[in-house]
Amino acid sequence: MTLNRRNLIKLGAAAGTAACGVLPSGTRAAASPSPSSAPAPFSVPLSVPPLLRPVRRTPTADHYEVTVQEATAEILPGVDTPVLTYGGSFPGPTIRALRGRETAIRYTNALSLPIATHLHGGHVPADQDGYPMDTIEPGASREYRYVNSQPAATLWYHDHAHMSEAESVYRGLAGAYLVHDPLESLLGLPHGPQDVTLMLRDVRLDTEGRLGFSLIDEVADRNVVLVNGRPQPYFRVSGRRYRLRLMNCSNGRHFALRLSTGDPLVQIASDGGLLAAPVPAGTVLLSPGERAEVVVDFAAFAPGTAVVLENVDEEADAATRSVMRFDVGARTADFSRVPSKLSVLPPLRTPTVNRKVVMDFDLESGGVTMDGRTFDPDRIDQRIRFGDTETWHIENRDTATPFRHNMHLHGVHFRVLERNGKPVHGHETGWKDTVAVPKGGDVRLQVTFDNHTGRYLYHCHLLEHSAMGMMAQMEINR
Ligand SMILES: [Cu+2]
Repeated sequence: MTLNRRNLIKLGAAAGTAACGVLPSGTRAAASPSPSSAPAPFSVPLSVPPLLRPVRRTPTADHYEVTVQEATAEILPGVDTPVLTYGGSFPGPTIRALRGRETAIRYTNALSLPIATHLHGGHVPADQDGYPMDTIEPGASREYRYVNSQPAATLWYHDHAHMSEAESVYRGLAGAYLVHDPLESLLGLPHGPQDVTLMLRDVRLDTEGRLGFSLIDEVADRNVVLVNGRPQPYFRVSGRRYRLRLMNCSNGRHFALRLSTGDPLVQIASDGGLLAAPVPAGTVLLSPGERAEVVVDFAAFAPGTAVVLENVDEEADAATRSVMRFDVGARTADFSRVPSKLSVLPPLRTPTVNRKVVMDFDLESGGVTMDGRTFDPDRIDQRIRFGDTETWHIENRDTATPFRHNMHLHGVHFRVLERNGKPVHGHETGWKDTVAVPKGGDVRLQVTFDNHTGRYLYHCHLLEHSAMGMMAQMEINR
């Protein structure tokens, strides 16, 4: 059987019926990709998501309250687009946490569907992880508590309710969660207004400016690229260093990011925190869910220079190649720096367990699978002993479909040993929680399960795939 788009639609519909149309206006019929509705690139300013303010501070914890609610967002100038929000903001407000200080967030669900909030990259106990069946029902509230005992890092929080996570995240349920460490400030990296979170994603807008969504949307269908909710914005920067927290918050789009001038992006951090040392890169590849922090010194450009952040990934086209533009202003006094040593990564250990995980597409059921099966909350797929160091060999055998896959482990960070038999570079040498597993390729990673015991997920972070069952669970016991 040859797979074409028609077959995939059929197969996708069979696998994803329960998840399709859980929300209003999620129909494909209304869809009519209209790039004409998007403004010309670089015609709207970048906006920065608001910082969430605690409602209460105690000596050991910051307490927040968030209502998860419908709202509208001005994605296109002058058009109110219905979205789902954390507290009315699209994307969600940024939460700043301090290492060693607890964060407690009470979510009230004012939507008509269940939600669960996952802290992506958080080392949190299993009952705080936003397990897909551990939902907050409409009208209900619950509190998540995060201990923030991990290194400073760019994390994000997003919906993870069973089978509706793809559509809920797509419609807006995602925000940045930044763990800071007082020690980090000693490094002298750019901070304050020069520390900028950039949440990258794509959307499909219909002729009325509503978000179109289907589990079988193709990357090309979602042809409007957003940064912090604005289409291909411009950003006025001073001639000085900036720390850019690049986050791929797309459901399915990959970003291969570079500067139009050819100047390097100096990578300083990966999913789980600072790299050992800065690594200049021409291109930074981020699959869905991955983050990388880079420093760009805009003092290297003459005032008036326009520097475009481009996506040169194979799936980017003329409409989506430009992500945003930096408009360089006057040179400014700059006391920031990028030190030659950023952190100490522990040496790799000797693993005691080798595991293999196969990602594939099942022609019979039409589902994306993990080890030949789709997600079953009543089944434990891997049993792990607390404290063990393991090698995971992840193979992408899916060559029948046009899908790419990646792998996200909950509750831990890992180190990538190799991809397709070769060592990895740049941000992939640091702590990772999500890694690209290319078509027909494989990844080996090393992970030590010494954060928490309990049941955690591992899944493809192309969220249409996880919603369709490309997800499994591990149980960590002493
Ligand atoms: Cu996938």
